[in-house]
Amino acid sequence: GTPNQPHIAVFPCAGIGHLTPFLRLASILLSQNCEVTLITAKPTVSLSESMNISFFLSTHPEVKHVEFQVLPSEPHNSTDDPFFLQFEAVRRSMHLLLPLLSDLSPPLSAIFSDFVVASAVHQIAADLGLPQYILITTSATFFSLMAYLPNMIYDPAKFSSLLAEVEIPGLTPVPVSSIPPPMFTPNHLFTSIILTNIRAFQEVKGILMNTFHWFEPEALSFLNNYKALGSFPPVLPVGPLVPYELGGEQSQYLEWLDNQPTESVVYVSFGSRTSISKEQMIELGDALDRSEYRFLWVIKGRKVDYDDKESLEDLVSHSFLERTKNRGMVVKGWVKQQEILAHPAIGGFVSHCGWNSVTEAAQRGIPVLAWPLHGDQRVNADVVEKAGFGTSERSWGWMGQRLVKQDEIQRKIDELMRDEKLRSRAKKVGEEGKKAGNTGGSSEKVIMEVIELLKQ
Ligand code: BUP
Repeated sequence: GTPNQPHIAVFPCAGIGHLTPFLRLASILLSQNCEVTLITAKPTVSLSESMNISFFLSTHPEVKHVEFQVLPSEPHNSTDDPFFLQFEAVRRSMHLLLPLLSDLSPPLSAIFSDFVVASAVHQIAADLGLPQYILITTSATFFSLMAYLPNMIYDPAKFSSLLAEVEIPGLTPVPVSSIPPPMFTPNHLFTSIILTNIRAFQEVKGILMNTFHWFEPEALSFLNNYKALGSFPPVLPVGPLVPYELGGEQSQYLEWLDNQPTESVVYVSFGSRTSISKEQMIELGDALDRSEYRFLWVIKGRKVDYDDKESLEDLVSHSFLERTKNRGMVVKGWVKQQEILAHPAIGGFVSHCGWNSVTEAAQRGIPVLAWPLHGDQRVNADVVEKAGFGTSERSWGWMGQRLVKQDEIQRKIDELMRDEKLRSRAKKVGEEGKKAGNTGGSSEKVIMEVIELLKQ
């Protein structure tokens, strides 16, 4: 490395939705001549994480990799989310990481860690005498809700699933139907992870966010003005983080897209951690079948891809595939979502609204039909609607809450593909997103300032 350049350890915890923005940020840091060490826990929860880690390391050979073995999970309920259990396992194994970081050469200048282990990483950062930054992998809007949670969680007059909305001074009231139900239970794993880590925030140097000013102005100014927790560190919007993972070999679905007219195809994907019921899949398939639009539908059978052994034909009927073969393509397994969203044939995105998917659609100016499943996704969907480049149907609730019928889905898909206002607004969002990330743009400036600060 160049003398004087900072050496930054990036530490995503678990899940592809967490890993992706860290790798993107790492790639940007490398392009600015920083040294980068990637910290990952092993074993990974999902195959897609291992795959993406290997791919990143092979395309960025200058990166050091520190892999540390996590202690086995404590006994738990079989219903606990495997990714949340990994957050806990990583937290409990943190002392095993410390010795692996203390003798890196050149010595580290900072640790950029995941929110979900912020508090435990704070301990080792302090032991090593290093500044800690957090990279938030969700929207600024959902993060605002997390930041304010300790102020209201024990007060049913302010925070209860029986209210219509939750009032947070400085923010548009949040509909209770947007808040993930586990958040109302303080000792639910999801909520206790938030509460544990939000406390670490007084001490960190800065909070990096995968968003940009134009996109979430209200939440960013809320966070910037936020005093209720005492000293709150600077909020640093560095998004939308651009993908490093473009290129590589052609795939069958990309070749298929090459033969479709401009903006004619609906892309349907609910992210990496989905398992849609068989009944819901049939309704969705019938909706795609009846709608006049072309489609590229990515199917996942299981929540954790290591368990995903079924073939495509186990999940959708042969007759469906036959009927739609001239108009649609169904893929099972990992796809290059970046390449898909960048393809001119894509005209709309039916998405669960994982935050990475939202920022990717935003960068590409693709209109979104939001169908959230859990966690931050409903709030993220609200961000999409507020920015004007997406639509959703609140009466559908969280996916799985009720069976949404084919005619309802078809109606929304037609609306997504036909609405010219939505399409032109999406293009505007795309332009603003590119502006933020370009040289001299708001987000690029913030990254450069952080790097400058870390040079000794
Ligand atoms: Br699935 C899948 N290919 O096949 P989100 C995902 N991705 O490139 P998450 C692929 O992974 P939660 C695939 O482009 C995005 O960058 C996708 O992150 C990429 O949702 C990332 O969208 C997925 O934040 O669920 O992680 O699936 O919101 O629960 O974290």
